[in-house]
Amino acid sequence: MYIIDDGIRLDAVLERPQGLEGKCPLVIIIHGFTGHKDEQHLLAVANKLNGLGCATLRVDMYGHGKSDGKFHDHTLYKWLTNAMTVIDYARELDFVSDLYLCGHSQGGLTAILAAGLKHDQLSGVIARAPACMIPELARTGGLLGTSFDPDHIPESLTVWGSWTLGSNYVRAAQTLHVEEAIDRFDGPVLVVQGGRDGPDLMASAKAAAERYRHARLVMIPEATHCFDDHLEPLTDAVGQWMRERINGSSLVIS
Ligand code: FER
Repeated sequence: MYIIDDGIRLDAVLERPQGLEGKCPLVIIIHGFTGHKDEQHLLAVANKLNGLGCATLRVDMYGHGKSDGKFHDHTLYKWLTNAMTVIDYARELDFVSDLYLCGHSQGGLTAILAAGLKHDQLSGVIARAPACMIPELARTGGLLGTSFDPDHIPESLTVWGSWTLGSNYVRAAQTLHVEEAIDRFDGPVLVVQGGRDGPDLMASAKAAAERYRHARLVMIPEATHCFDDHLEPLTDAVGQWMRERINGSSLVIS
């Protein structure tokens, strides 16, 4: 199905827990840069949450997966309006009790920024390997191993061999301030980070978890960026945290 954001079709999959009557929490799941909603680690998290009685909504963001828009033209502004639109869509669903945002890497950054914008409409945030350093790297001229003059942004940047980003990606990213967004969200946060991920991502996850007022950081020492081959510690961490949220609320799971 599609969720329409100002004429842009966002391909999405909504899954409700089986055998559950009445309302339940819903977790919006956002993939990373160059990613899509059907990646193995996203499916693993969604399955875990469905098993706990939560609905999930996995969404392809602008210029990614089966959604409209070109990769070259995507910016974090577009992803943020996508996220706000998806939250508004989810709030209208009559079976939803509480709403959570869960994102991986650039999707984790998006979740953190969107939680700053929609702080009163979200019950919690799950950030997996959040790439909170992107705005600062855009300001200093060093995204994804590239090197450019941040005051004279090139028309395009080719990253990871074959992915070409327009300069608007960098221009938008330069204006974003993660700390401000973090300070606007008071709710519970789970940060899950692989210990074999890049050092900038490790530092980013730790800094975000430290700055939030109510955050838990779970380090999975053996896991890489996408938690490949270590899906169980990832889903255990997410499952444990979500169980605590559910038990702490007045929800009854049948
Ligand atoms: C960067 C580091 C990480 C970056 C993007 C990422 C655009 C995102 C990774 C992901 O979402 O998996 O410098 O620049």
